[in-house]
Amino acid sequence: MPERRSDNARSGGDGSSGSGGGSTARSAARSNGSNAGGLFITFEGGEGCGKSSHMAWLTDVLEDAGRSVLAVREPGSLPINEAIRVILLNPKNTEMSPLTELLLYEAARAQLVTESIRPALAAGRVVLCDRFYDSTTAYQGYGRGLDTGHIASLNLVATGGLKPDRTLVLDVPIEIGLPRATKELEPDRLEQEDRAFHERVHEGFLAIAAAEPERVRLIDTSGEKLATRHSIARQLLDLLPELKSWAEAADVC
Ligand code: ATM
Repeated sequence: MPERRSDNARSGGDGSSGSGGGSTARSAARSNGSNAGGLFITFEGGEGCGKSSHMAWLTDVLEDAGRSVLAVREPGSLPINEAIRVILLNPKNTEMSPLTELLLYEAARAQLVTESIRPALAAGRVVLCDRFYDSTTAYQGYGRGLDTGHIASLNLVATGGLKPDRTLVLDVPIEIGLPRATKELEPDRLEQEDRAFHERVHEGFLAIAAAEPERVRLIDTSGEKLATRHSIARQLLDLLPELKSWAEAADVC
């Protein structure tokens, strides 16, 4: 049994887990993805869609199946990026321009890709990332109205061309997700935006899913948590055959 991941995407560490070289070689051999032997899966969606909890569940299932998993979040997961996150989400930073916001997200992305994601993929690990460049297209493009062509160019610069093998957009109606996200904590700078902003972001995610159906899969999260997990497992089975035993145990195949 591999070592249980004790930290996670929220911790400011790199979310590392799993065993050493032997497991790395096995993981690389079993990967179906195109990312240097590793597998890169991103979770996307509007506020309160449950990304973090579903990512934590998937991490546990994969680790139990012997995979080495790196779970990270954007912006965050590294000291530099957690500092950028504080600036971006501070509700007091009302004067931040949309372009500054965009560049800060891209700056954090460049650091995470170089310092964490690429090395993990090269080692044959499964990388799970809570948000990636599709969030920039949805929030700064559709939400803020910045030019999506410019955003695509900046995404390319920040990632060096790295693309997720699969992206799961967890879909939740705004009237359910937004109150869920702001129930316990003071709304952050983006959550404070009006309903029209969040509607445009939602539209953005739907457009992204429609434009790249092979990479991007829409997951309906309006049902029970278990039903959402079933959908996630189904959308990843081709890349992660390890999920078959979970799916069989949960009677979804
Ligand atoms: P989470 O709350 O999912 O950790 O994401 C942080 C915020 O950053 C989220 N909005 N709120 N609140 C979405 C936003 N975001 C962007 O606007 N653009 C980006 O490129 C990324 C990665 C996140």
